[in-house]
This record gives sequence, C-alpha cells and structure tokens, in this order.
Amino acid sequence: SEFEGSFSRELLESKNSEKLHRFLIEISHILTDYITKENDRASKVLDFHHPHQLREMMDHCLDIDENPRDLEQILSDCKETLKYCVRTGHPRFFNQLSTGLDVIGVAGEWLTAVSNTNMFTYEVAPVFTLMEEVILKRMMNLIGWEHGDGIFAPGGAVSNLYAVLLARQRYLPQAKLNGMNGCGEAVVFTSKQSHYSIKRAAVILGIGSNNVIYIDCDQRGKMLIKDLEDKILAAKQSGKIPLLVNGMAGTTVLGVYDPLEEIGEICEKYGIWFHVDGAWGGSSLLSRDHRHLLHGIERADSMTWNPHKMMGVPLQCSAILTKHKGVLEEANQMNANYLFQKDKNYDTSYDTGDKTIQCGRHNDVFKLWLMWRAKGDAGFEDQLNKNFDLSKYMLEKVRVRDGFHLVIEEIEAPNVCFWYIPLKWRSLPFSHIEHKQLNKIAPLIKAQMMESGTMLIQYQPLGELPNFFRVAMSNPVITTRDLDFLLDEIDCLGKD
Ligand code: ABU
Repeated sequence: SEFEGSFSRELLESKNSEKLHRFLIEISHILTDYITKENDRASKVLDFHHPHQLREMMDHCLDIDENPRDLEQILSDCKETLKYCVRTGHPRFFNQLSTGLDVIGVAGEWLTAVSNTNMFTYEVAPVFTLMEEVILKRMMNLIGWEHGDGIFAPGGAVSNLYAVLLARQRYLPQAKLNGMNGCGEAVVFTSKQSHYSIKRAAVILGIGSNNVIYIDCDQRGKMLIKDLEDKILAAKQSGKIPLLVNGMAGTTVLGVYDPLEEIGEICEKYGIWFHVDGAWGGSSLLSRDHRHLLHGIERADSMTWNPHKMMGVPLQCSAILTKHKGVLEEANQMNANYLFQKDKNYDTSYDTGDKTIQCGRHNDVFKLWLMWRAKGDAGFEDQLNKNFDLSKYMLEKVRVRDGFHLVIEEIEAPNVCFWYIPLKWRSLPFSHIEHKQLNKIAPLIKAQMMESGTMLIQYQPLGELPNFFRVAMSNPVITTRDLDFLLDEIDCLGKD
C-alpha cells in the first residue's frame, strides 16, 4: 500500500496532507472494526494468553529498536495490539465497575488527544478550563451545594487522597509546613467495606495505616453509627485527633450505601471532615428513582465521584468535589512562578493547576462534557435506571436458580453478588458447605472462563466470606439475554 516505505515524519509535511488524511482514515477503520466486533455477541470478550505466550506471539511488534518502522507496519501494530486487548465494551464484560464504550466519549478522547494540552493553566487550556468549571458546578448542584470547588483527578483513589489531604489541611494546617511531626496522632475513620485507597491516603499523608480506624458494618454492609460514635469517642479520649470520616456511596463489592445523613450528623457533632466515596455509586444522583440512596449527601464536606463508572465515560474520569471554596488552593498552592504568574493578562483564578497535587494534568473533562451534551441529564438517567432494573432482574434469577446462592438478598447499587454451588454440594444446606472448599470454586470457574473467553466476571473474598462472584452493571448495551447467558455459562463451566 501507499504506506509501505513511508515514515511518520512525512505525515506532518504540508505537501503530504492527503496522506495524513488517508492515514487517519485507516486508523479510524481499524477502530471502527474493533468497536463493531466488540458489540457482536458472537465475538469473544478476550483471547487469553499467559504473559510468556503473549510475548512470544507479539514478539515482532513488541520490540523497540534504533530504526523506524514504516507506516504500513504501524497500522499493522495497531491491529495486532487490539487483537489481544480485552474487550471491555463487550456486553459480556462484567469484570470491572467501568465497562462499555460510549462512542461520543471516544470522539471526546480523540479530540482531547489531538488538542494535546495540559490542564494546569487557562492560557493553554482555555476552553477545557471553562468546561471543567461548568461540569464541576453541575455536579455540585446535583449534590445540593450552592458553592464549592473541585478538580478532575487521575482516578478515585487519588480523589480520595485529596479528601484526606483537605481534612488534614482543615484541622492540621501546620502539616503543610512542618510535616506531621509535632501534629499529634491524627486518625481517620472508614467503613470496613470501604476501598483500600483510604488506607493508602493515610500512608501517603503521614497519618499511617495504623491510624485508620475501621467501623463495623451491619449484615447488609452498612456502617454502624453506634460503632462510629464509640470509636470517635475512644479516639478522642486517648488524645487522638479525628480528621475525617469516610462514608460509602456504593461500596466496591456489594454496592452498599452508608447512612450518610446520620454520618453527617456525627461529623458535625464532633467537628470532623465528612467525606463520601461515591466513586461507584455517586452517579445515582442523576436518577430521580435512585438519588434517595445518597440522602444526606449535601452534609458532606467532600465527595469522590467517578463518571467513568456508572456514567460510562471512557477511562479515566474522576472528580473530587468539596463544598469549601479555597481549601484546594490552601492545601496545594506552591505559587510556582514559571507557570502561575499573578501578573498575567487574565483572571488567574482560572489557572487551576495550583489547586492540584499534580503539575501536568490530563484533560479528563472534555469527553464527559461532550457526552453530557449528547445525552442531557435524561440520557444518563435512563442509562442508570436501566442498569438498576437489570440488576433487579438478575437478583431474582439468581435467587430462584438451583446452584446459585446470593451473598446479600437486597441490593442498592447494580451489583449482584453470589456463590456458585457445584452439583455435588447442592443437597447440603448452604451453611454446611465448607468455606475452604467454596473458596476454590470461583477462581476455578474464572480460570475456565478466561480460557473460553466468552465472558469476564470478577470474584473476591470479603471479610470472612469465601470467594464469590460480583456482577456489576455499568454498560448501557447489556440486556436480560446477556445476564441469562452469564448464568447458563457459569453453570456450564462449573457444575462438575
Ligand atoms: N476503584 C475500584 C475499581 C474496582 C473495579 O473496577 O472493579
């Protein structure tokens, strides 16, 4: 083809604009073919190979060496790469909380890549800075805050890190100058079912993992308010400084919402920063049928919300929001004068970079803005409601089906968690099945699932509970047929 013997450096020469055009069209064909196959239920979700096998199979296109490859090879590299990617937009990919592939989101990512700018200053990202302001305001408005601030961060764990940082800034501002030496022993409280990123944030911020106090949960996985208050009082009595309580809006595994209103009340009573990790379930604020799950959210001081999960925005797209204007600057501002000069010719409060823990920052907002324009609130609401409905459908199917046992009977977020019981144990009451034996079943089925490539589902233990499957629904293209398929397939892979 015309790309044989042509090299990348030629593409930007003005005489080659036709070639540039045709090259990008070729790339778009490759991407379109991938997306089309990804949506074809007859295609596999993955073509699994162990790392040593994959390295061998891709040998010719993994190597980097001194000489350039021609454009023909580059196009072939793109095809080869996609061949072995896991199709995370496939209707039978359930492995993560972020699934699906929104085409407007893809267009947004493509434009973002082409504009190739850095989000730290208004002067290099004027349009995207304004879009970020608009979207953050919209999100804060849905939370019920009139004022506040926020920033897009590289993932929910970093958004949670911001929350702990903001709490530290509020109660121990001297830590910014002196570190944690001389600050006393700060503690943070979080549900036993919360994400590990809270512990990591405590480590990073010098609070220490032993100073993360875990709060017991009830049978459904909700934080127990009495235990929270008891543990706050005990910490205060022993001279510790309570910084933050983290409540969950959709836990990672069970999808449980903590009693936010009550947690907010306790935080107010004791003067503690109230953070809500809504990375997974925060998007329910867009659904009139489900926003009640976040009752009390307006009391929070900060919230993590990942549009790359329930809203289906391509990875990554996570926001940290706070109702306190100015605290992001207080915590992070370094006034680097090569970047954030105050004598610029525009309103430098739009140089958002000095509010962040990063310097260079990717533009994660444009794809979300574009999708929101394309769907409106109503489109996101339909998308969310559909997945909540599908999860109820699946819950009922699992409840009545032989060989399946629910982990929790009532669900809130669209997470359905269950054990698969092989034929040989079905005559036993569930409580008589040995945990040690049950623990082996989900990994065995998952291994077979990966070999067959027909679907992908996550499994995990939780506390004392042995490994079980979690099916979380965020892909707008899934149907009841996909869920029926999934249960049939598990039965087929696991019954012996
Ligand atoms: N940040 C939690 C992601 C977990 C998941 O996608 O399964």
